[in-house]
Amino acid sequence: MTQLDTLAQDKFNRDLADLEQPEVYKLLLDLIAKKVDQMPLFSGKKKIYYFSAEFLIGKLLSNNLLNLGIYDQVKAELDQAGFNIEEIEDEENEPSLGNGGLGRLAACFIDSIASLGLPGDGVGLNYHFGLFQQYFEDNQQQYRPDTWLDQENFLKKSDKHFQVPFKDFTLTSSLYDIAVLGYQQDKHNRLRLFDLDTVDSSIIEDGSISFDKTDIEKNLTLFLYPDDSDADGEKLRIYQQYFMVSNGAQLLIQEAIERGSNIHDLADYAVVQINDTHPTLIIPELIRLLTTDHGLDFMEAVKITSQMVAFTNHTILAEALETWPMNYLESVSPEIADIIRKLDSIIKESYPNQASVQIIDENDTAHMASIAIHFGFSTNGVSQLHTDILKQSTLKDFYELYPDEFHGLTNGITFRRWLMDANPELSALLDRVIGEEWRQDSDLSELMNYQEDDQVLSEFSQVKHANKEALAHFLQDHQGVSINTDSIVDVQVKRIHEYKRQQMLALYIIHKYHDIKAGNKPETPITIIFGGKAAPAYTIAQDIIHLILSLSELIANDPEVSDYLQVVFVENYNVTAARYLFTAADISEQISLASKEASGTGNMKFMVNGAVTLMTLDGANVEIADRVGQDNVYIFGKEAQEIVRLYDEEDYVARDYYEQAAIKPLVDFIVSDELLAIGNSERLNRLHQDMINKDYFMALIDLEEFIAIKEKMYADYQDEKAWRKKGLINTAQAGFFSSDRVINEYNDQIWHVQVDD
Ligand code: 4GP
Repeated sequence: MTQLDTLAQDKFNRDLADLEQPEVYKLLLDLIAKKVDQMPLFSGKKKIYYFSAEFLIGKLLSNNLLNLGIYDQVKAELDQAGFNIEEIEDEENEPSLGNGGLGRLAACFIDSIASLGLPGDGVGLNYHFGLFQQYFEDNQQQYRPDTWLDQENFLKKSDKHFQVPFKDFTLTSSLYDIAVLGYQQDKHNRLRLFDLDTVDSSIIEDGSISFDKTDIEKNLTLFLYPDDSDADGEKLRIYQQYFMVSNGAQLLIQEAIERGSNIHDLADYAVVQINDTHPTLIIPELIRLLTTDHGLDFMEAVKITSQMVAFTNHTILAEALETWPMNYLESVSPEIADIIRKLDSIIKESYPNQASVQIIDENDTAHMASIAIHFGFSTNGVSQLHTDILKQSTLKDFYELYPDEFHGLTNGITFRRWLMDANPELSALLDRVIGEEWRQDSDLSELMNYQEDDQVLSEFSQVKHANKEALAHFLQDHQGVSINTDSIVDVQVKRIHEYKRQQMLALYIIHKYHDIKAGNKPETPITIIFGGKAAPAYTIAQDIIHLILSLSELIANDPEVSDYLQVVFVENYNVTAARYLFTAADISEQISLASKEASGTGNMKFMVNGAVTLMTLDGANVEIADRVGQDNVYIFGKEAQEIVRLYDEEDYVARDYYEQAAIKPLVDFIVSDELLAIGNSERLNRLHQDMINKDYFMALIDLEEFIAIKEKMYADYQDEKAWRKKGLINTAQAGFFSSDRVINEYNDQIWHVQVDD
């Protein structure tokens, strides 16, 4: 009798087949919980603490079964009882603990840390409603709280509590844990999520994501990135950040002492990786705890902390490099503000004439990245190009001070989630063709030997087609949209941001719409799919969503065009939706303005699943192109150096591009009668004006080249064998982009933690 049968009978004393779907889901939760209970934690003298405001972990049911090595067995048993494992997984709400790239990276990293047998936990907050749930009404993005905690899930409340002292009150935290199971490991790590028992969802104003931002005891962990467009919102972010790091710091000190640390040697017991600047306050907090609770003198506490904290930068956009007014910090925690002032004095004394590296600037505002770089021991970029840009421009003055502390660690993705779990058909094909070793070492290069093999290429095509069918079902269930599974599936999924240039793809759609109306019908129909959320305070990003949704409606209602071109915007894009999109895509749109995308990781998820990338030479795209060769990607657009020069010399004038004969009609179509009849005039006019007069992220600069190369790609798709060969080569070369490789690099270069085996 299998484990599942045993459990079914223990619990219900009846056959699996008699159960309802939710009962089967609970049964599987119990099965996994029992297994986890039997697994010790990874241990060792030194432990990694990966601090992040976000962990975009996705649903865990099938991933946990896979990592436990019982997925196939459970699936077979469910099949036999008439259940489909994917339908059972519908019972699980996707954890709403993240937003974008850095949150998903954190999720891949904790998976790899456990899969490599390293002791290391993620540390963050337990947001009750995550970012928000996106839905569309009148072709516009709308918001509702994401009530993911309503369903039974993998979160377990622990009996740990800490006191977090704020200026006007002290809050007692509760710690929740989610087990992080490595691939076929018999020990595990945890994701540690702090929360407050007093948080009260009833303070949310009906049907919205608004609430009283000053009621900290009730609102602290309601949302990830609460609106910070006013002072109360900014302070709430500081409250959240301090709450996260104070708890995490107390936890790590407690655990280090339990493992034998005498505090003076704390850096031998714990290393803290901070994911972007959000957890930077851990530096003053560790100093506070080491001095006030553990009696160390200030300079010793500074020294120990500086040996423990490593910083990852994820973007060069100034808007994301956090700065906090000192008076806000003082109103949240005077002690922390005081320590920051002391750290600032140290820097002012050491580097009196260098304004760019100061912690507190002339406006009495603290720069979080400066704290992290001066008082951490490592700073890293997330792709080669991004690291070069950090060294040569964004963080140049810091790099000159600490050249040995800078690292370049190109991002990666876990193949457990993004290949094995997301694409079981392709995984099975790989097993048959190159054997199963890749499941352990992520090396797919053996597949290169099959690039001319008709049989393998045709199976590759069949897998892609099956994944298009799965995507079609998903879209039908999810939002009632049907797509043509014989079409070219062309996908751009990521947060909506002007630098990512969803608006450039929208302009292409306008071009194609007119081209088809002029009688140039594509040989194979095209489905262009978008997914992603726009931050609530980011008006232009919402205008871009509105433009795309309006175009989608226009095209769907135009019988001359709709058989050849379809535009879909996936509602509430998340990890669950991502799986269908990455595996079904023929074309991966990685079209950011060169220099602006630090790395990208979606590009890697598409690649490993055999999509062909349409790219600018930005972020990790450069390294993808290096690996697969120019014949297997499509490259266009100005390069990073040129873009950096244009910004430096303020040499880009959008209107000069707009006035060009090929571009003006496309941009002006945004405010055409046809679109205004569908869309909101204020939104469309604002976007139109912005594109002509500002276009800060230069959507127009590469537009003509973009249109030309897209036409070439669609034409190339007609040679199916040649196309699938490109896809196969992409899969074959994806091994480098495994997050296991990245975590080994972090460990070799930064963490130096022993594998527990
Ligand atoms: C993202 C970057 O935009 C993306 O290029 C990178 O791959 C990812 O981090 C992980 O390193 N940044 C964010 C952010 O998500 O919030 O700044």
